[in-house]
Amino acid sequence: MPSLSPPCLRGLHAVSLRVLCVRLAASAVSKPVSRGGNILTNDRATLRFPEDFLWGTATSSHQVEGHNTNNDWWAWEQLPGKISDGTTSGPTADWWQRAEEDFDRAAALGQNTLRLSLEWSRIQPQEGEWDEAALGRYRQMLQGLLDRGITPMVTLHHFTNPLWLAEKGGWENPEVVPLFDRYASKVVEELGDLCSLWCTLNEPLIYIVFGYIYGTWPPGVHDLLRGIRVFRNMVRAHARAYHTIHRLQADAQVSIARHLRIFDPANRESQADRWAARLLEYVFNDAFLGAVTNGRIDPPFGFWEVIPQAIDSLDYIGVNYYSRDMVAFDITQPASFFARRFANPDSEFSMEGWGEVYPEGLYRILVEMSGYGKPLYITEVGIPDNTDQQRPSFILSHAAATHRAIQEGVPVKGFYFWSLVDNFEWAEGYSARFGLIDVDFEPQARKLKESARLYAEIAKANAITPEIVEKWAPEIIDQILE
Ligand code: GCO
Repeated sequence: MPSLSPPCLRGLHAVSLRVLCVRLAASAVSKPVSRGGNILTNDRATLRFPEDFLWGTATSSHQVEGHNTNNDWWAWEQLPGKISDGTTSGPTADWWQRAEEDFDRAAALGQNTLRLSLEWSRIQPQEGEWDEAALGRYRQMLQGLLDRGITPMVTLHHFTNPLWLAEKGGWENPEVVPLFDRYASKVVEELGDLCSLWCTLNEPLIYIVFGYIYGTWPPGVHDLLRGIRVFRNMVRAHARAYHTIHRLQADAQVSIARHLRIFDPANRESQADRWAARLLEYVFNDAFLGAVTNGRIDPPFGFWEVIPQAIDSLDYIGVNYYSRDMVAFDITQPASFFARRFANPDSEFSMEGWGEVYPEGLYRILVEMSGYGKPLYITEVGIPDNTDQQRPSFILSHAAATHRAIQEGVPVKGFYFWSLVDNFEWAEGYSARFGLIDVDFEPQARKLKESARLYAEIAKANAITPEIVEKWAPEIIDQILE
């Protein structure tokens, strides 16, 4: 093993042990529990979810609010060639004016939770300046959710930075740690009576890889070392904000939404492919989680440095799951950790370039994450599908994978589908549609997609019934129902 192995294995042994326990417990109890908990209809078992399970959708401020002109993404979109379809976010779904109309739709669709993010650049338009009107609008939105019986989950940072912060070096500048802490504390002081489920950061590794390694997102950097600096500042900022939020709100549940992928060796017989897949898994999935649970920053992100505040700084694990990568060892790609990634050619694909549809991966990630001994929320799962052809079976297969993990003892508390409405998909602009609700952005018209109706049936039943599967995706009934 390379020099990475000692620290990464140390962290993983503890986790693997707990995973083993969940699996052993599952093998001991899963059959009787699943049979006992299910009702047979048409000889098929209904998959029932726990009583207080949360069904909802996830969004982020810049992707739905419209006219977030004071952040680094807005500035980036205006540069020629940065957005693949030549669009800019513009008014997007216009939530700053009309979020409540979509909250009505979410409630009518049986959703009882919504994950949304706050736009730091609206709340703090300049360093040291708070916009009370913006905070007031967020109060209104959160209250609007509660009034509709929808529990909010609030993300504090979902990829965008106020311009003033970007101008002073953004997440590379260590000053971001106290600045983010101040922002978090202001938010909790102002809005903490309306929300207790918090995500400090969304997908730190995606932020680093696209912004600092591939350079396709702002700030457009290609420099691993600078990315590492951001990683370290993000760990510190999360840790500090975690304690601040808890100091201000006793019942807060605070975590991070982590994009977690499956990395499988292209050739299982190849030691080199297995090693490359494991290395990517460690760098992309495990290292950040390790840092915010055992407090240690391991290579390549640091030299076993311990950040005491980061120890045990997650109350739950937020899982964003999309797909799997097959990994082949490639000596010519040291900058990509000697890995060549590709989608399994024998699988079902989503839109070109978005990879494999692999529901089993969600199950595997949930089981793996249960090793941390915390409750889990699926903070995002979704598919780009402009015609809504694949989305119904995608929802069913991923909800069934979640059910399977729950039956095996994994404490999954909620499922947030990405996303409620079509929205601005970062560097892909409007070319990739993820919503359950179709948005025609010019007149701001909405139309429910078929997948929205299916998702509503699951949410309202709090179950996957044979009737639902027969109606929406009979072709996968054998895969998901006994
Ligand atoms: C991410 C984000 C979302 C995306 C979604 C679809 O994963 O990049 O959290 O903002 O829009 O995942 O790509």
